Amino acid sequence: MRFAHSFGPCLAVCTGLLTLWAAAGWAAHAAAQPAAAVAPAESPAQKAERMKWWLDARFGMFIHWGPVSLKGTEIGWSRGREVPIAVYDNLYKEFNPEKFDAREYVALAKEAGMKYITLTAKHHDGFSMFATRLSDYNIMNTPFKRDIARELADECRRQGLKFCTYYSIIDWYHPDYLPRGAGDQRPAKDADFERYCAFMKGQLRELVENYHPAVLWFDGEWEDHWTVERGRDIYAMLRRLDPNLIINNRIGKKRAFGQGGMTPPESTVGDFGTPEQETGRFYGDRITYWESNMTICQQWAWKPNDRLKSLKECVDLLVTNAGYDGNFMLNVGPMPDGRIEPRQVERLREIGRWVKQCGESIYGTRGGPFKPAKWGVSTCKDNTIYVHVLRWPGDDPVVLPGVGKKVLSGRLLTGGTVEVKQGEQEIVLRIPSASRQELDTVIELRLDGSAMDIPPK
Ligand code: FHN
Repeated sequence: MRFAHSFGPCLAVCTGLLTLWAAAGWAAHAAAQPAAAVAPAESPAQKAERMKWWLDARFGMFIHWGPVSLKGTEIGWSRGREVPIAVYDNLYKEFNPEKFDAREYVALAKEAGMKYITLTAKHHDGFSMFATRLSDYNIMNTPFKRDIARELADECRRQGLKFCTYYSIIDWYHPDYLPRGAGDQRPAKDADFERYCAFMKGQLRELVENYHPAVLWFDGEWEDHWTVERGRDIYAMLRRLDPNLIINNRIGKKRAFGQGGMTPPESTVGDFGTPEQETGRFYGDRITYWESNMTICQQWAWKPNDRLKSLKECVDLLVTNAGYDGNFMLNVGPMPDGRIEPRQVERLREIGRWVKQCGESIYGTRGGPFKPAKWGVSTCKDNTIYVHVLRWPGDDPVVLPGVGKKVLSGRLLTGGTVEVKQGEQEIVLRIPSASRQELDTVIELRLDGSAMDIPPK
């Protein structure tokens, strides 16, 4: 028994009994729950209002972290593969990220221009990075004994960022979760998936009531035991707990890979789509919300010498996702000592320097009105269109379709000169090579009316 060697036999028995009592208490409570809860009714306008901060934010930090970082292998997936289960499930006994400083994490995200942080509160490996009463497999039972989720949540509030939590439906550690993970010989007959769902509801209630995440970012919905009905029930339960909560589409089923992660209507549960390691689609309807999540390296969790994306790649992804009318969440994998790897820190600071200069062309904007094109994308806000030239069409000018409004002025956010010629059917932009930027040449076009009601072009 895990408890035996860390806290002494009598304490272990008491704590074990306490956890069992709590879990049994909760299971009884869950079983007594009425049939599927119903989410608070909400009009599209009310939904848009609830999601406004998120839509305006456009850019967030994803953090995939846990005891697995001691191995430098992939979180969840390396369990029972590169790392034998008995080794993986005991890594927490050595996990002591003493250099972890929530102030530094949040300040770094802020410096990079990120407006929210999503922490893996529990990934597929079942380890809880928060002080849960419902499982002893959590951060408080490590040598570190500090509640990382708590410290990040409090620091986000202090520095004005939104704290969000990732929660995996898959839990290859939990005795009641099915199907078993790779290499796991425990017989399925011993598992009670209903009891797992009650446990999951209990942990979700703890997260919402104790950490007040602004977004609950679900994952691991693709296995057969999980159903749309279960997703709807939990979505409703959570929205009743916190009506302002935003929940992604992975609480449902069958996100359509390659379709920008957008869930088909018949199994739509949740507030936004989640394209992964790819940009979402340009819907141009301004009501289809999605957020692309990608790694700053290749692996989600930390891996020594993992290939780091270039500054150009990172800025391209931020701008392209905004131009396709979506949010972008860039993932970092902290090291086992608690630091974010210095080269990842440097990359984020570089992104922050670009955002400092051109952030107005991202925050609070929507994608369009010019559809994504060979040369790049556009974003718009109020009477302004931002043209983002990410790839130059040789020496030729950038030719844009007419917008039916008069361009009053053109300006480069990155300095230099731009010549804007507006004809009946087109707008032609000429920028001398000296004024072109390798990262992104951003042209601000001020119109004599709103840019927001121009149909996609
Ligand atoms: O299996 C996970 C993976 O580890 C990571 O968490 C990503 C993040 O979007 N989601 C799953 C794969 O779809």
